[in-house]
Amino acid sequence: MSNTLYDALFRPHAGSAGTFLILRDGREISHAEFLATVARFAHALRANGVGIGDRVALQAKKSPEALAVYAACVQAGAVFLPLNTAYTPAEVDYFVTDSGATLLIADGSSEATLAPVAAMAGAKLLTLNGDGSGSFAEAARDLPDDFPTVERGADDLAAFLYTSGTTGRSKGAMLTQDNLLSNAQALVEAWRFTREDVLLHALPIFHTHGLFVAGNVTLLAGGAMIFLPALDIDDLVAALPRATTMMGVPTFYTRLLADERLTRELVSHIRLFVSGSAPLLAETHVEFEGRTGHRILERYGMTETNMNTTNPYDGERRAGTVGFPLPGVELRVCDPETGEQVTPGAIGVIEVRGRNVFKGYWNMPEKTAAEFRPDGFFITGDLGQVDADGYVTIVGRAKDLIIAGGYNIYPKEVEMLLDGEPGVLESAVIGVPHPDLGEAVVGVVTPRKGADLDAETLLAGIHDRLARFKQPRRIVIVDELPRNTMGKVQKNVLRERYKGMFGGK
Ligand code: MCA
Ligand code: AMP
Repeated sequence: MSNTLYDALFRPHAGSAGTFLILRDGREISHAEFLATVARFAHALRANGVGIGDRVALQAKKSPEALAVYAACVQAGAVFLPLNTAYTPAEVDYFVTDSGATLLIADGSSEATLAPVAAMAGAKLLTLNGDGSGSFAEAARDLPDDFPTVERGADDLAAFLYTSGTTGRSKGAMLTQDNLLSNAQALVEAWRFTREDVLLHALPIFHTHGLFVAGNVTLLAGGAMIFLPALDIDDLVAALPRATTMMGVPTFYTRLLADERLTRELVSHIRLFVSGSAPLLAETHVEFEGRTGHRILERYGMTETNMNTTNPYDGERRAGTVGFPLPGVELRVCDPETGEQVTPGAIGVIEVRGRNVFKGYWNMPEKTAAEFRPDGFFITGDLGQVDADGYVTIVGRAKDLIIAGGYNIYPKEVEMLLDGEPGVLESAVIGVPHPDLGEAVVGVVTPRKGADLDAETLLAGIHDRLARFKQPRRIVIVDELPRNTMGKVQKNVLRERYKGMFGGK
């Protein structure tokens, strides 16, 4: 039976005793062992009523087993829906309900709070803990370690990844097998991944970066990953001498630079450092090269499109740019209003087309249509320009989006909650430069007449409904918000006013 993604990423490693995962405690898991778990999990999905095309939501700590759930979904023909572990039950409720997931697998510690959520959504709830235990693992334990792979084609769905929107309502980006595979193929080639590679993996595995960019690339190349639970600088320092490559968001690099153990010698075994998900400051790029001799390779992508551009492996990796479109990706820069292509070198909104671009937003045909041009180009909402040498630079965002430590926060979602708090007239949520996270969330709030607001009460009010990383780090209470002549809140004025708040650049 053919299954496009399984056949490329997993099947080639059947029976391989080669190491796939190296864990923090030194334990190693071979490709064959991993695939045996995957097969048992695929049986367990089937036994728990997951049919072909059904959605399986996973909110679990990073572990080999959590990664195996992704692979099991591919093998069983289900659609994998990974969820940030920081999401509150209220947020999980939305994703499970909206996607119509038939199964929710969650950490045991959330079982009690998520049970009513799953029940309301009509999903079954099973558990998977960070140590690989839990009712899902238990259900799989005695099942066969081979599974008849379900037939799936290039255009069939492999994953739903929810991304927030400017309207404040999250959208399920539908990614096909070919979206994922074509991008992994392009990246393996562009970044010269081979089975000799050992990738230092300290990213979460519920987003494109850690799951598809890091995971699929390693699987396609047949290499190994040092699979760390999270970013811990001591762990990175311990693992770097064994790794050949590392992928991270810019915070990985600024934190490494802040540690005096980062030396040329420490990273002498590394052949490639990759950064993405948020802008890498040119000065971080320069400083990192000065300390280590390595020019970080910056690339640019989106949940909806996978990776679009990359700096070259061999050519000049230009600080402050995201390089060239990947083979198979068409990129153009257009006037956001008219949709016309801008003159070469001018700034406009970046649009992309290719096998990497998703199929649309789940159950949102109008939203999908609004974000594509009639000729099939996807409007990214990122503002950029292409220089005479073809390097793409991201200069800003046409969409109202904050990226903190590589996580996206759509201000609208936070504003809607703040606006609903007692005594609040209105709010504007902005991103302010932050030395560690790149940007930090700040809420600027105005009180209703006579109301006595304080930041702590406001934060407490929204605490249970919003993931911690989306919550404002600081709330400022002001009499009124600056507006232009059309009455629109001038967030640029607020960003300018508060830019020094955290001492960021
Ligand atoms: C944690 N906290 C955060 C963030 N992470 N606050 C704002 N932004 C964040 N990114 C908060 C926690 O809630 C907690 O708050 C406090 O910071 C410390 O938590 P801890 O877990 O210790 O955080 P950390 O270890 O310092 O984590 C920072 C991090 C992490 C390493 C930068 O956020 C991370 O791994 N980010 C990677 C995100 C990523 O993979 N993005 C890819 C998206 P309190 O103490 O108050 O409770 S995919 C994508 O963007 C596209 C496709 C692409 O191009 O890749
Ligand atoms: P997400 O919706 O989580 O997939 O985030 C995608 C967004 O992250 C893009 O639309 C960009 O705004 C931003 N992004 C990703 N990589 C880069 C990068 N290298 N430089 C600047 N922004 C980036």
